[in-house]
Amino acid sequence: MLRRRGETVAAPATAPGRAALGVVRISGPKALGAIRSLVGRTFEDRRPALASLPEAGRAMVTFYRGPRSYTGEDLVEVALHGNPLLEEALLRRLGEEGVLPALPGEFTFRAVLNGKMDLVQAEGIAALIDAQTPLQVRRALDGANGALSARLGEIKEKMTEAMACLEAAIEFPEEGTHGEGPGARKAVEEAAAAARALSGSCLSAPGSGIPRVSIAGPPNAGKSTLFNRLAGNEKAMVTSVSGTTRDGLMEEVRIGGRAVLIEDTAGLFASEDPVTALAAERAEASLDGAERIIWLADASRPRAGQELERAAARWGGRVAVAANKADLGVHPDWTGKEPVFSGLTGEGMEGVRALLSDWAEAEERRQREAAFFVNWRQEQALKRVADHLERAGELAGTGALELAAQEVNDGAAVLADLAGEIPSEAVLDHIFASFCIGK
Ligand SMILES: Nc1nc2c(ncn2[C@@H]2O[C@H](COP(=O)(O)OP(=O)(O)OP(=O)(O)O)[C@@H](O)[C@H]2O)c(=O)[nH]1
Ligand SMILES: [Mg+2]
Repeated sequence: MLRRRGETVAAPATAPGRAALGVVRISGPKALGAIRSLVGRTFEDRRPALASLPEAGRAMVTFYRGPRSYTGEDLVEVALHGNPLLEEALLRRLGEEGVLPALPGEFTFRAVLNGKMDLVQAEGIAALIDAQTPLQVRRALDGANGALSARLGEIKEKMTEAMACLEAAIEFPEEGTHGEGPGARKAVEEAAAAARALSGSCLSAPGSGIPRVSIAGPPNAGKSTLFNRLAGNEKAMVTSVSGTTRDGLMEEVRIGGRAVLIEDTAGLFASEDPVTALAAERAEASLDGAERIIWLADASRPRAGQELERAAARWGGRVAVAANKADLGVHPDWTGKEPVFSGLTGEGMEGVRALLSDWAEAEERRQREAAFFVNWRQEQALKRVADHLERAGELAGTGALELAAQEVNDGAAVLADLAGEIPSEAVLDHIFASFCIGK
């Protein structure tokens, strides 16, 4: 959809709203001609100059001659007074010159097509714009400035080395004494380990890095009440009727200075009517993707018979139990090992908050310690690369060198796809769908 080469496109590059400046970007072969015909003068490469625009006032115009520009094409940046109406007036006049509105991500897309950056860097730029913490900014910068691409390049180099050894060993089997077989195996194993390690540095919610904590439990456990209390509003409906929540809600809250995404979910493990059964099914699927789960039990009742084992069996170490409705009395089974609280009165809430805060801190530590930030797409690709290479290592060990070479080749194709060397249309659409207009 973004493939419309040869067209000249324009869009505001700054956020909509009133500000000191509003920047409009124009990219493509007609960029300079269009602005020239609007203001009646031309501009030199990389020499900002003041110009008076019809209906849009004075502006600073900078021309970047391709390929030395963000997109790799002729590019003009017009810094206007920051009012969306002025940007609109300029864009309308540009339209009369044959300039088309840019689609979201189109400038960066063109930069990738023109070899100014690879796909991993483009994703780094998207992550940079979405970053919400200084740490996320640092990680996104690794992607945007090419450090992550360089790491992928090292993996690729190891694979090339392995390939050379394998080919030599296949070609001249009688000279196997030179150690090509073991050499290939070593290179393959190193590349596999590097790909596997990098795939493990995927952060939680794709692109966000903020841990999601789902509030779960049986119907009427008080999930929505707790959600509202943590969110500080009344967005979730609370009633004494079991099965009130159907579609879950999410809200970003700050606990101890850290961002946490909390989720209210439908009650689980009870399915009288088809709608609540479907809601429960969806809630379960959502819990599968959550970093952490708070399972609400009833403090006034014994531990047994509250589905705690079932939840633990399904979600393992990601689940922590908290006992709600402490205002109705606390059964002796609840010894205070888990938070005991009341969503209704707020007593004991500090225990729940401490739990969330510990989780957020652990997540932050994990992010800090991760060597790189990889997103979900990159993680999936790296895992596939590692799978191919691990198989190649095993095959090389058994002497099946040709099969091993095939596996290395397959891994190399996945890696090339990851960096966008031979990107498929579907991959491109997916990546650039998340960009904003003007980027
Ligand atoms: N006494 C007491 N009642 C509570 C507490 N928390 C929730 N309730 C009550 O329990 C009922 C259910 O609360 P909700 O928050 O809607 O529970 P839920 O788990 O979201 O329920 P569903 O969405 O229907 O699964 C309501 O009548 C609440 O007022 C609590 O701490 N103490
Ligand atoms: Mg509810």
